[in-house]
Amino acid sequence: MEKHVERFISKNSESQLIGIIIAIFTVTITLVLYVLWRRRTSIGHCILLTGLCNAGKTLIYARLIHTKYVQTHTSVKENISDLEYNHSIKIVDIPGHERLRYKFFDKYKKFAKGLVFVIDSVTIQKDVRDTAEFLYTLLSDLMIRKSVPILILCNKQDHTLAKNSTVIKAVLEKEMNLLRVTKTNQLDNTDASSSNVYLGITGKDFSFSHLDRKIKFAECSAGTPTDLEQFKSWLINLD
Ligand SMILES: Nc1nc2c(ncn2[C@@H]2O[C@H](COP(=O)(O)OP(=O)(O)O)[C@@H](O)[C@H]2O)c(=O)[nH]1
Ligand SMILES: *[C@@H]1O[C@H](CO)[C@@H](O)[C@H](O)[C@H]1NC(C)=O
Ligand SMILES: *[C@@H]1O[C@H](CO)[C@@H](O)[C@H](O)[C@H]1NC(C)=O
Ligand SMILES: *[C@@H]1O[C@H](CO)[C@@H](O)[C@H](O)[C@H]1NC(C)=O
Ligand SMILES: [Mg+2]
Repeated sequence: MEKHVERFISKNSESQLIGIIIAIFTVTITLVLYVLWRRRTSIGHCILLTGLCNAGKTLIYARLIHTKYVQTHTSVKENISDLEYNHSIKIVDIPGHERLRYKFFDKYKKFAKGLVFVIDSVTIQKDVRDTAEFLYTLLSDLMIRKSVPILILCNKQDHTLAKNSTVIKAVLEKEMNLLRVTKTNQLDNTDASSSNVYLGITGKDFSFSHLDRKIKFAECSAGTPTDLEQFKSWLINLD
Protein backbone atom coordinates (compact mmCIF):
# COMPACT_ATOMS: atom_id res chain seq x y z
CA MET A 1 0.00 0.00 0.00
CA GLU A 2 2.68 2.52 1.08
CA LYS A 3 4.92 1.43 -1.75
CA HIS A 4 2.13 2.14 -4.18
CA VAL A 5 1.70 5.70 -2.89
CA GLU A 6 5.44 6.32 -3.02
CA ARG A 7 5.56 5.12 -6.58
CA PHE A 8 2.60 7.27 -7.45
CA ILE A 9 4.23 10.38 -5.97
CA SER A 10 7.56 9.79 -7.65
CA LYS A 11 5.84 9.13 -10.95
CA ASN A 12 3.85 12.33 -10.55
CA SER A 13 6.91 14.50 -9.86
CA GLU A 14 8.70 12.84 -12.72
CA SER A 15 6.04 13.90 -15.20
CA GLN A 16 6.04 17.33 -13.57
CA LEU A 17 9.78 17.58 -14.18
CA ILE A 18 9.30 16.55 -17.81
CA GLY A 19 6.62 19.20 -18.11
CA ILE A 20 8.97 21.88 -16.76
CA ILE A 21 11.75 20.77 -19.11
CA ILE A 22 9.40 20.93 -22.08
CA ALA A 23 8.25 24.41 -21.03
CA ILE A 24 11.82 25.70 -20.71
CA PHE A 25 12.71 24.11 -24.03
CA THR A 26 9.74 25.75 -25.74
CA VAL A 27 10.55 29.18 -24.33
CA THR A 28 14.19 28.87 -25.40
CA ILE A 29 13.29 27.83 -28.93
CA THR A 30 10.83 30.71 -29.19
CA LEU A 31 13.44 33.18 -28.00
CA VAL A 32 16.04 31.87 -30.46
CA LEU A 33 13.55 32.04 -33.32
CA TYR A 34 12.56 35.58 -32.30
CA VAL A 35 16.19 36.74 -32.26
CA LEU A 36 16.81 35.14 -35.66
CA TRP A 37 13.67 36.78 -37.05
CA ARG A 38 14.73 40.17 -35.70
CA ARG A 39 18.14 39.81 -37.29
CA ARG A 40 16.56 38.81 -40.58
CA THR A 41 14.23 41.78 -40.66
CA SER A 42 17.00 44.11 -39.61
CA ILE A 43 18.76 43.40 -42.89
CA GLY A 44 15.65 44.90 -44.47
CA HIS A 45 17.64 48.11 -44.49
CA CYS A 46 19.34 47.63 -47.80
CA ILE A 47 19.83 50.31 -50.41
CA LEU A 48 20.10 48.53 -53.74
CA LEU A 49 22.35 50.06 -56.37
CA THR A 50 21.20 48.89 -59.78
CA GLY A 51 21.66 49.97 -63.37
CA LEU A 52 23.44 48.95 -66.54
CA CYS A 53 27.12 48.03 -66.63
CA ASN A 54 29.50 50.97 -66.60
CA ALA A 55 26.93 53.38 -65.15
CA GLY A 56 29.17 53.99 -62.15
CA LYS A 57 27.52 51.86 -59.46
CA THR A 58 30.73 50.46 -58.04
CA LEU A 59 32.35 53.88 -57.89
CA ILE A 60 29.31 55.35 -56.09
CA TYR A 61 29.31 52.37 -53.76
CA ALA A 62 32.98 52.81 -52.99
CA ARG A 63 32.44 56.54 -52.31
CA LEU A 64 29.64 55.82 -49.85
CA ILE A 65 31.12 53.07 -47.70
CA HIS A 66 33.73 53.23 -45.05
CA THR A 67 37.30 53.41 -46.28
CA LYS A 68 38.28 50.55 -43.99
CA TYR A 69 36.44 48.21 -46.34
CA VAL A 70 38.92 45.53 -47.36
CA GLN A 71 36.94 42.52 -48.54
CA THR A 72 37.67 41.39 -52.06
CA HIS A 73 35.00 40.36 -54.48
CA THR A 74 34.92 39.08 -57.99
CA SER A 75 32.87 41.08 -60.44
CA VAL A 76 30.20 38.37 -60.67
CA LYS A 77 29.21 38.73 -57.02
CA GLU A 78 27.32 41.50 -55.27
CA ASN A 79 29.15 43.89 -52.93
CA ILE A 80 27.46 44.61 -49.63
CA SER A 81 28.59 46.91 -46.86
CA ASP A 82 27.48 49.32 -44.13
CA LEU A 83 27.03 52.97 -44.95
CA GLU A 84 29.78 55.12 -43.52
CA TYR A 85 27.54 57.34 -41.44
CA ASN A 86 24.81 54.85 -40.59
CA HIS A 87 25.78 51.28 -39.86
CA SER A 88 22.20 50.09 -39.68
CA ILE A 89 21.81 50.77 -43.39
CA LYS A 90 23.50 48.41 -45.81
CA ILE A 91 24.32 49.31 -49.36
CA VAL A 92 24.33 46.61 -52.03
CA ASP A 93 26.13 47.00 -55.34
CA ILE A 94 24.35 44.69 -57.79
CA PRO A 95 26.25 43.58 -60.92
CA GLY A 96 24.77 45.04 -64.09
CA HIS A 97 25.45 42.12 -66.42
CA GLU A 98 22.29 40.96 -68.09
CA ARG A 99 22.66 37.39 -66.86
CA LEU A 100 23.29 38.40 -63.25
CA ARG A 101 21.24 41.51 -62.59
CA TYR A 102 17.90 39.85 -61.87
CA LYS A 103 19.44 37.01 -59.89
CA PHE A 104 20.90 39.42 -57.35
CA PHE A 105 17.95 41.76 -57.52
CA ASP A 106 15.63 38.86 -56.64
CA LYS A 107 17.91 37.94 -53.77
CA TYR A 108 17.88 41.41 -52.22
CA LYS A 109 14.56 42.96 -53.16
CA LYS A 110 12.78 41.69 -50.05
CA PHE A 111 15.32 43.57 -47.91
CA ALA A 112 15.09 46.78 -49.92
CA LYS A 113 14.66 50.04 -48.05
CA GLY A 114 15.32 52.01 -51.21
CA LEU A 115 16.25 51.39 -54.81
CA VAL A 116 18.77 53.47 -56.70
CA PHE A 117 18.86 53.19 -60.46
CA VAL A 118 22.15 54.56 -61.73
CA ILE A 119 22.32 55.99 -65.24
CA ASP A 120 25.33 56.92 -67.37
CA SER A 121 24.24 60.41 -68.44
CA VAL A 122 26.76 60.43 -71.27
CA THR A 123 25.62 57.27 -73.07
CA ILE A 124 21.92 57.36 -72.12
CA GLN A 125 20.73 58.12 -75.63
CA LYS A 126 22.62 55.16 -77.11
CA ASP A 127 21.58 52.80 -74.29
CA VAL A 128 18.04 54.09 -73.83
CA ARG A 129 16.34 50.88 -74.94
CA ASP A 130 18.30 48.66 -72.58
CA THR A 131 17.98 51.16 -69.74
CA ALA A 132 14.22 51.54 -70.14
CA GLU A 133 13.73 47.80 -70.35
CA PHE A 134 15.66 47.20 -67.13
CA LEU A 135 13.85 50.02 -65.35
CA TYR A 136 10.46 48.81 -66.59
CA THR A 137 11.13 45.36 -65.18
CA LEU A 138 12.19 46.77 -61.83
CA LEU A 139 9.19 49.09 -61.62
CA SER A 140 6.71 46.36 -62.44
CA ASP A 141 8.19 43.99 -59.90
CA LEU A 142 5.59 43.34 -57.24
CA MET A 143 7.96 43.46 -54.30
CA ILE A 144 9.04 47.00 -54.98
CA ARG A 145 5.87 48.25 -56.59
CA LYS A 146 4.45 50.48 -53.92
CA SER A 147 6.39 50.96 -50.75
CA VAL A 148 10.04 51.21 -51.77
CA PRO A 149 11.23 54.71 -52.75
CA ILE A 150 13.17 54.87 -55.99
CA LEU A 151 15.91 57.27 -56.97
CA ILE A 152 16.96 57.58 -60.59
CA LEU A 153 20.49 58.84 -60.34
CA CYS A 154 21.96 60.53 -63.42
CA ASN A 155 25.66 59.96 -62.93
CA LYS A 156 28.75 61.37 -64.66
CA GLN A 157 27.47 64.95 -64.59
CA ASP A 158 31.08 66.15 -64.58
CA HIS A 159 31.37 65.02 -68.19
CA THR A 160 30.82 67.79 -70.77
CA LEU A 161 28.54 65.59 -72.89
CA ALA A 162 26.32 64.55 -69.97
CA LYS A 163 22.57 65.08 -70.29
CA ASN A 164 20.85 66.64 -67.30
CA SER A 165 18.13 64.87 -65.34
CA THR A 166 15.33 66.82 -67.02
CA VAL A 167 16.44 65.61 -70.45
CA ILE A 168 17.02 62.06 -69.21
CA LYS A 169 13.58 61.93 -67.63
CA ALA A 170 11.97 62.98 -70.91
CA VAL A 171 14.04 60.52 -72.96
CA LEU A 172 13.16 57.69 -70.59
CA GLU A 173 9.46 58.52 -70.53
CA LYS A 174 9.34 58.43 -74.32
CA GLU A 175 11.09 55.06 -74.41
CA MET A 176 8.98 53.59 -71.60
CA ASN A 177 5.93 54.63 -73.59
CA LEU A 178 7.12 52.64 -76.62
CA LEU A 179 8.12 49.75 -74.44
CA ARG A 180 4.72 49.65 -72.80
CA VAL A 181 3.04 49.26 -76.20
CA THR A 182 5.34 46.34 -77.01
CA LYS A 183 4.77 44.72 -73.64
CA THR A 184 1.02 45.13 -73.84
CA ASN A 185 0.95 43.52 -77.29
CA GLN A 186 3.00 40.65 -75.94
CA LEU A 187 0.54 40.35 -73.12
CA ASP A 188 -2.33 39.98 -75.58
CA ASN A 189 -0.56 37.33 -77.65
CA THR A 190 0.91 35.08 -75.00
CA ASP A 191 -0.58 34.37 -71.65
CA ALA A 192 2.85 33.31 -70.36
CA SER A 193 3.87 36.88 -69.63
CA SER A 194 1.11 37.40 -67.11
CA SER A 195 3.65 38.78 -64.65
CA ASN A 196 3.79 41.91 -66.77
CA VAL A 197 2.12 44.86 -65.15
CA TYR A 198 0.69 47.85 -66.95
CA LEU A 199 2.62 50.88 -65.76
CA GLY A 200 0.90 54.24 -65.80
CA ILE A 201 -2.52 55.33 -66.98
CA THR A 202 -4.25 53.67 -69.93
CA GLY A 203 -4.74 56.02 -72.88
CA LYS A 204 -2.15 58.51 -71.66
CA ASP A 205 1.52 58.81 -72.55
CA PHE A 206 3.75 57.24 -69.99
CA SER A 207 4.82 59.60 -67.23
CA PHE A 208 6.72 58.81 -64.05
CA SER A 209 4.28 61.06 -62.20
CA HIS A 210 1.43 58.65 -63.03
CA LEU A 211 2.97 55.88 -60.95
CA ASP A 212 1.65 56.08 -57.43
CA ARG A 213 5.03 55.62 -55.83
CA LYS A 214 7.94 57.73 -54.78
CA ILE A 215 10.24 58.19 -57.77
CA LYS A 216 12.80 60.95 -57.74
CA PHE A 217 15.41 62.06 -60.24
CA ALA A 218 18.78 63.36 -59.13
CA GLU A 219 22.15 64.20 -60.61
CA CYS A 220 25.55 63.20 -59.37
CA SER A 221 29.11 62.59 -60.35
CA ALA A 222 31.02 59.82 -58.65
CA GLY A 223 34.18 60.54 -60.59
CA THR A 224 36.31 63.63 -60.11
CA PRO A 225 35.16 66.04 -58.86
CA THR A 226 32.90 63.93 -56.66
CA ASP A 227 29.42 65.25 -56.09
CA LEU A 228 26.97 62.97 -54.31
CA GLU A 229 25.07 65.65 -52.40
CA GLN A 230 21.63 65.01 -53.94
CA PHE A 231 22.03 61.28 -53.42
CA LYS A 232 23.08 61.73 -49.80
CA SER A 233 20.16 63.99 -49.00
CA TRP A 234 17.77 61.44 -50.52
CA LEU A 235 19.35 58.76 -48.30
CA ILE A 236 19.02 60.85 -45.16
CA ASN A 237 15.36 61.62 -45.86
CA LEU A 238 14.41 58.01 -46.59
CA ASP A 239 12.24 57.39 -43.51
N1 LIG B 1 33.70 61.04 -65.64
C1 LIG B 1 33.08 60.21 -64.82
N2 LIG B 1 33.36 58.90 -64.88
C2 LIG B 1 32.74 58.07 -64.04
C3 LIG B 1 31.80 58.54 -63.09
N3 LIG B 1 31.31 57.48 -62.39
C4 LIG B 1 31.93 56.40 -62.89
N4 LIG B 1 32.79 56.73 -63.85
C5 LIG B 1 33.64 55.81 -64.63
O1 LIG B 1 32.81 54.90 -65.31
C6 LIG B 1 33.41 53.61 -65.35
C7 LIG B 1 32.48 52.56 -64.81
O2 LIG B 1 32.29 52.73 -63.43
P1 LIG B 1 31.86 51.52 -62.48
O3 LIG B 1 31.68 52.09 -61.12
O4 LIG B 1 32.78 50.38 -62.62
O5 LIG B 1 30.47 51.15 -63.12
P2 LIG B 1 29.51 49.90 -62.79
O6 LIG B 1 29.71 48.92 -63.88
O7 LIG B 1 28.13 50.48 -62.82
O8 LIG B 1 29.88 49.37 -61.46
C8 LIG B 1 34.70 53.72 -64.56
O9 LIG B 1 35.76 53.88 -65.45
C9 LIG B 1 34.50 54.96 -63.71
O10 LIG B 1 35.71 55.59 -63.44
C10 LIG B 1 31.53 59.94 -63.05
O11 LIG B 1 30.72 60.44 -62.27
N5 LIG B 1 32.20 60.72 -63.94
C1 LIG C 1 33.02 45.32 -55.53
O1 LIG C 1 33.90 46.36 -55.15
C2 LIG C 1 35.21 46.26 -55.66
C3 LIG C 1 36.03 47.41 -55.14
O2 LIG C 1 35.35 48.19 -54.22
C4 LIG C 1 35.19 46.23 -57.19
O3 LIG C 1 36.49 46.03 -57.70
C5 LIG C 1 34.27 45.13 -57.69
O4 LIG C 1 34.14 45.21 -59.10
C6 LIG C 1 32.90 45.28 -57.06
N1 LIG C 1 32.01 44.22 -57.47
C7 LIG C 1 30.86 44.47 -58.12
C8 LIG C 1 30.04 43.29 -58.42
O5 LIG C 1 30.52 45.57 -58.44
C1 LIG D 1 20.12 55.03 -39.30
O1 LIG D 1 19.06 54.40 -39.95
C2 LIG D 1 18.07 53.88 -39.07
C3 LIG D 1 17.09 53.09 -39.88
O2 LIG D 1 16.60 53.79 -40.98
C4 LIG D 1 17.42 55.06 -38.37
O3 LIG D 1 16.43 54.59 -37.48
C5 LIG D 1 18.47 55.82 -37.62
O4 LIG D 1 17.90 56.96 -37.03
C6 LIG D 1 19.61 56.24 -38.55
N1 LIG D 1 20.69 56.84 -37.78
C7 LIG D 1 21.37 57.91 -38.21
C8 LIG D 1 22.47 58.34 -37.32
O5 LIG D 1 21.10 58.49 -39.25
C1 LIG E 1 18.80 70.59 -69.25
O1 LIG E 1 19.36 70.59 -70.53
C2 LIG E 1 18.51 71.18 -71.50
C3 LIG E 1 19.14 71.00 -72.88
O2 LIG E 1 20.53 70.91 -72.81
C4 LIG E 1 18.29 72.67 -71.16
O3 LIG E 1 17.44 73.28 -72.11
C5 LIG E 1 17.66 72.75 -69.77
O4 LIG E 1 17.54 74.10 -69.38
C6 LIG E 1 18.50 72.01 -68.76
N1 LIG E 1 17.75 71.96 -67.50
C7 LIG E 1 18.31 72.26 -66.34
C8 LIG E 1 17.44 72.19 -65.15
O5 LIG E 1 19.48 72.60 -66.25
MG1 LIG F 1 30.39 47.41 -60.87
